[in-house]
Amino acid sequence: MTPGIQKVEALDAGRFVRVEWEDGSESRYPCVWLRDNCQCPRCFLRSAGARRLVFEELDVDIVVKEVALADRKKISITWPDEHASEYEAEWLKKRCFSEEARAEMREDLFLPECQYWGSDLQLPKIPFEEIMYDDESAYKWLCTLKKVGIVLLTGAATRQGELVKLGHRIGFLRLTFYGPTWQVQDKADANNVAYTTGKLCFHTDYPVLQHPPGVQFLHCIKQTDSGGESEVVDGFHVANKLKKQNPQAYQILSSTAVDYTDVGVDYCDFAVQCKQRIIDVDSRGQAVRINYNNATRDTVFDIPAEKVRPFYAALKEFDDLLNSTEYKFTYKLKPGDIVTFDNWRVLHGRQSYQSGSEVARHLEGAYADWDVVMSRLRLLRKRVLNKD
Ligand code: OGA
Ligand code: NM2
Ligand code: ZN
Ligand code: ZN
Repeated sequence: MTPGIQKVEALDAGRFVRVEWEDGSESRYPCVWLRDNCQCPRCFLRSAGARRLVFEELDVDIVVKEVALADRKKISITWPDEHASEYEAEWLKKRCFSEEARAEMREDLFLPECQYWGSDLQLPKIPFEEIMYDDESAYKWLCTLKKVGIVLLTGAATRQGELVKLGHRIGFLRLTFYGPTWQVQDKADANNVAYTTGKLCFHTDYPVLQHPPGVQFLHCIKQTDSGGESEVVDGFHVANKLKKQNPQAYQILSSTAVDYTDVGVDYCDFAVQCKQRIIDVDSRGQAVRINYNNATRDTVFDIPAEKVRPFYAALKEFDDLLNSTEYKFTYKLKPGDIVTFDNWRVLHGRQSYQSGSEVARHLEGAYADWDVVMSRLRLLRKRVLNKD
């Protein structure tokens, strides 16, 4: 429950409004922000939950003319041009500018909590049926996917089309040049190394796209007896280790733009090129996305010649860590399994398998964007916990 408002006053010649809460805490709101976020029908379109006020109309030096406590649940402000605004206690409390309140809001909106793992991973498993029909299970699935980076859905039908259903469950899938969903199997004249029986070393999918797919689904329809095991590794965990162990290698991988290329025909013809840093970092140097697929790394390498060998040496350090038994987790998909994972964080690979005249192994794959997945997660949470 939001505490009531004890007292409200203007500070700093009307540039701030100070709210004193009944629980003894206080919040300070800059006036320009209050005016910008007036909730009246002229300034805010309730049906869209969006601002109508145009920025040109906003005076960034605005001060309040009058501020009053309407009741313990609401404050009212009169502006110099007589425009009147009202703000509810609950609305204000959530938007408090204190470090703690902002951290709480940030956690609520983005669920940044990250559980790192290594070879000790307890692969989270949920029946496919459950997440399809039960909101609480679906919510748990997506929370775990965000926090751990990987969840295995079990017991799906062993035919194509299950991922389209999963796409409808979250909203929609991400279309790429390989189609709305794609078939991982041994193909003649394969347009991708994934469509052979060869070993796939640790990679993230599609770093050749400017905005690589955030989430990947692989549905096992048919599995071979001879090989084809899956491997996964927590890229963020390993990136942290590399940063500690070899800061220079980390610096190189998080700053060098690597060329990627993908040219061919599938859903339509394509000639894709992109530059990506193998370890993408935020302003604090924390890894936020791994962009690494050795197969599509271009032969073109647009860096000065003297920087090439140091780059390879840095990549070797990272690749060695990814492959060390301490960090990688090996498992084998069974028909009916759908592995769902964070393609920005978890690198995946597979062992080679025997080729034959018949298709020995068949996975159907699909991508989703994190925006779509997080949107569904927030809506499920609201429904499950009945809060907003
Ligand atoms: C892929 C891939 C894994 C597998 O198609 O990109 O990583 O087990 N496949 O075949
Ligand atoms: N497939 C599996 O980056 C890549 O080429 C990943 C994509 C072919 C859709 C493979
Ligand atoms: Zn208004
Ligand atoms: Zn892949």
